[in-house]
Amino acid sequence: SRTINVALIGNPNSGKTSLFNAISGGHEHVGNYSGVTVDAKRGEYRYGGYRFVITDLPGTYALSAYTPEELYVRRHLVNDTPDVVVNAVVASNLERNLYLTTELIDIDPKMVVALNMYDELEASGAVLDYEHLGAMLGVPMVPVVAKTGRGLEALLDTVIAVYENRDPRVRHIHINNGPVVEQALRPLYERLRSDRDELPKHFPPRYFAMKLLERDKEVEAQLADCPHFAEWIALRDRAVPQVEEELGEDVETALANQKYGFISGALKETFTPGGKEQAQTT
Ligand code: GDP
Ligand code: MG
Ligand code: K
Repeated sequence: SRTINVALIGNPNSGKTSLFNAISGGHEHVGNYSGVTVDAKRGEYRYGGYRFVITDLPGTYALSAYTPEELYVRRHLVNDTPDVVVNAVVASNLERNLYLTTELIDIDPKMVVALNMYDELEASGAVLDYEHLGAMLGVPMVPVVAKTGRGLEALLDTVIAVYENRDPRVRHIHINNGPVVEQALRPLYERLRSDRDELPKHFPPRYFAMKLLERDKEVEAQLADCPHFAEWIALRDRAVPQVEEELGEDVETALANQKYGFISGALKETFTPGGKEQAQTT
């Protein structure tokens, strides 16, 4: 049968391994693979006419290249090109967990958000309009409780629909970086768009423009052999001082702050905190 390669990505303790076990546990062999300093597991499950090959990736808060985990997850996205990313988030801690989601949105893989530990969100008395939140992010969101298996069929059905390009909730959004960064970014972004045949196919030109602006060494190495690389770097070196002078902070900080602002705005419209103490604060 047809195969869907699924990458499980999320913060540490977001329930990735619980999800992994709930989906694939006991059904097929599970073994470590290629992890030297970090641990990733791969398992299989048949459902809905598909063979799911699921990779449980190390937990990470971001996709910069600062920790072995971040680097590992990023390289998995680049080299293994999963068909669908399942982003596990803690439903009761979205303010922090959605940061990684916004970084994934920049890369624009086929993606589903698993709103895990939904039982805890409900127990806290909080209310989340996840359809509205998903619409704002352009990513389908499915409430799940990995511990009990609740919502897993809906999650897999959504993975299939997204894989088959027939989930109407999927939309590629650009998170606005604010006027100063957007203006500085434009010449590089336009240039990368016209040189897009030189770029790796799976990631959008805007992602590369933002990463070059951030002086991301991993992406620089990834693009170094492109025929027009030197010109891109020249454009970047013209843009960066503009941003840093006007904002008084480095580009990376500026981009991160815009993402947090976007998340905070989206949650104001969709999330009502509960009055009760939360059982867990992951
Ligand atoms: P990982 O670090 O992302 O692989 O997270 P784990 O799967 O190890 O889960 C972290 C903790 O959250 C464990 O103690 C799990 O038992 C717990 N957990 C996972 N899923 C759920 C859930 O849906 N509801 C609740 N209440 N706890 C969960
Ligand atoms: Mg784990
Ligand atoms: K999307």
